[in-house]
Amino acid sequence: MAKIIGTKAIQVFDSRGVPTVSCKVFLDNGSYGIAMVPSGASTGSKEALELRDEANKYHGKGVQDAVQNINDILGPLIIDIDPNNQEEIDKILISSDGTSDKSKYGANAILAISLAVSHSASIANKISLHDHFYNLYENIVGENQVQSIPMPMLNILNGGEHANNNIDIQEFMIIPSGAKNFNQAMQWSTEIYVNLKKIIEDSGLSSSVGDEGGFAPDLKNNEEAIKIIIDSIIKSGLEPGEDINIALDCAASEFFDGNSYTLKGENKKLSSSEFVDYLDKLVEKYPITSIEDGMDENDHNGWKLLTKKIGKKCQLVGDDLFVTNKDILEGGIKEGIANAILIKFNQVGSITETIKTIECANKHGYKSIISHRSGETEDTTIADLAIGLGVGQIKTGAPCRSDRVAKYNRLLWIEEENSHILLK
Ligand code: 2PG
Ligand code: MG
Repeated sequence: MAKIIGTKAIQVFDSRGVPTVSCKVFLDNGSYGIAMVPSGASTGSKEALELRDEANKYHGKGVQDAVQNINDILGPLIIDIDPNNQEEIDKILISSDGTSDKSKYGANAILAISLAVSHSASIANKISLHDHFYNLYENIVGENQVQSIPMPMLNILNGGEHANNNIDIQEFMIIPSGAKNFNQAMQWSTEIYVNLKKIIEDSGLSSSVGDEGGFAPDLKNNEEAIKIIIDSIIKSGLEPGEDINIALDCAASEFFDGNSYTLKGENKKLSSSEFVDYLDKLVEKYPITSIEDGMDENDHNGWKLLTKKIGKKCQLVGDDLFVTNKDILEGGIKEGIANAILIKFNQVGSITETIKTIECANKHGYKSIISHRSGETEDTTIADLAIGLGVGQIKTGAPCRSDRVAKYNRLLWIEEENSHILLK
């Protein structure tokens, strides 16, 4: 049995050049686990708190206080504990903070230790991180999941808060649903990505990319974005709706003002029910099989309308709506809104709570999608989490920018080395 003998945190940087927390957990056998915390731009209002320093340095975004909270307060609390006791460790961290949103020590501090503990346990047990997460789900929930390679959702065209263009919908993703394995899924997706670049450049538009590596051209409207993606699928010799489906993340809270959904790009101000009709028309016309945050996080009536109208033919994903929080998800399940949840561990702030939220979704027939944040690092924990928990779907940006590609590359290696783990 291994024991934790110490922790050490430092400030590192995410893909936007913004400070974030990295933590190492050292074991008595000489090994250590290391992790880095991601950070969002279009955040849900009920997310756990990311602690930022008050000082002016780094535009007010330093995380030295969170780092110090690990080094001085949280780290010493878990000395001598077996890193396999993730649930016990997370409980100690969460109760020492004592707030409902982890605002005393910071969700970024607590999550950094929580993740590094998982890494150190997998190293102590001499097993892969995905096998460790598989075991952890069983320990915490008491049931098994079949490990699987998740179907990727690649965000190849960026708008909203993630890009400096006139597109209102934040993410336009391709899902290589017809691929026989992950390798083929990535072959198709990268061919489409390169063809999309050519199509954009041939129309005289800019092929510079947004925060998640997708292109960010100025286009006439949202539909135009879908059309050029369809063109790039066809140009790649693939069939839209057969080989490749499309997913959207509207991140609708970003353009809802409490009354209407304002689509700047197309000069429209729509009521909830008009916006539901707008999305319904897109689903009818194009092979869109998943829509995330189609409505604002507080517009539950809109969510009810959307779920009633589209819920049978389309996956409806709650991101800002559920913020990876089990209690909030349970409320949504009771209301019958959405039918899937986006899982981002920094929205809730620990591995144990993340697993419990996924269990809740599983129990109620809601699908889970493991997700990156728009501010990422080279940390690939989410790839292993998606496999170990067999959730079946991952979204981690375009096949561009190493902070995104690192996750896809990790999945390629796992597929190569584990012939029993299949694409879901
Ligand atoms: C989202 C995410 C990730 P952010 O809205 O789903 O794509 O963006 O991390 O900015 O919240
Ligand atoms: Mg989202």
